Amino acid sequence: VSVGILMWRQPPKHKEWKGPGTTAHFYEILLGRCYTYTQIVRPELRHTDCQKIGKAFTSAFLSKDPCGSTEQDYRPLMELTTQTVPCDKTLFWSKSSELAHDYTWVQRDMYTLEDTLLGYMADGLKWCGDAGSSEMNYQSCPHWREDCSNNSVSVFWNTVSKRFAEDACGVVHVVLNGSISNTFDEKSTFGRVEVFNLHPEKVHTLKAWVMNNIESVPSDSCSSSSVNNLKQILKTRNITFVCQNNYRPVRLIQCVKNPEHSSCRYNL
Ligand code: N1C
Repeated sequence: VSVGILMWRQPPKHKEWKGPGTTAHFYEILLGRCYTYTQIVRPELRHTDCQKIGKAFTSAFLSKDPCGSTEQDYRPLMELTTQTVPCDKTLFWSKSSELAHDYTWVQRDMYTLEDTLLGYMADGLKWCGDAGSSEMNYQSCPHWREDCSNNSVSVFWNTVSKRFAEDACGVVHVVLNGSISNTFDEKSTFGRVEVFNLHPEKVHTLKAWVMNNIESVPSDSCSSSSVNNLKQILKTRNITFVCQNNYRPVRLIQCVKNPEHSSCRYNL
């Protein structure tokens, strides 16, 4: 009769969610990336206090309900990490993360959010805490759709994306994916947050580069209805819209991975 007790499962330590849990070794990765970025990638930032930034980051979500995350939670972190991107050098992207980052890796003077400290630190990671514990939840975190949209990760990206857009000046660029139906998606971070947080007094033009996947049939994506929607939104915001299909320098990046494709060969 007493053997049954051995079979009882431990009660869960944290609340259980539908999404994957905090990335293993989250804090170490965060700190390591902070040091890599400030000591090696941008040595002009070598006096940055990464310990302080790491603590401000985790304080934003530990011991809190991961479905009740707010911009204010990330305020202390934001105040520790002001970084200026030169005018004309901001690159936004939507559904084109890999291509945009491959491009800035080569075109070193252009910056995506992941080429700034906070974006670099958080890129690809998952994190959440729990109201009833001071530890991270490595078992599960809220799923954006199935649990809550104001989860600790989504609120972070909304907050940093907003500031990234507010800080932009001159001509800004965006890489859009012309191989999907919603080339401009009003519900994406770019469409929801960044477009509406550009300051028209500082940003006079937005240039969209609509890129088709090499393997897909060329389409005239700049004239699609979703891109036209972006054009209309910018018009009401007094920002000039310019659009280019398959902007050649970015197409050449795609061609490095697919050199034999007909669109990458010289047409003699
Ligand atoms: O929703 P999206 O694209 O339009 O977001 C991209 C847009 C970029 O211009 C960035 O400045 O918003 C910013 N951004 C990130 O930099 C970022 N890195 C990682 C927004 N989201 C980011 N992530 C994660 O990818 C995050 O979890 C978010 O939900 C996705 C968005 O990718 P998307 O739909 O392709």
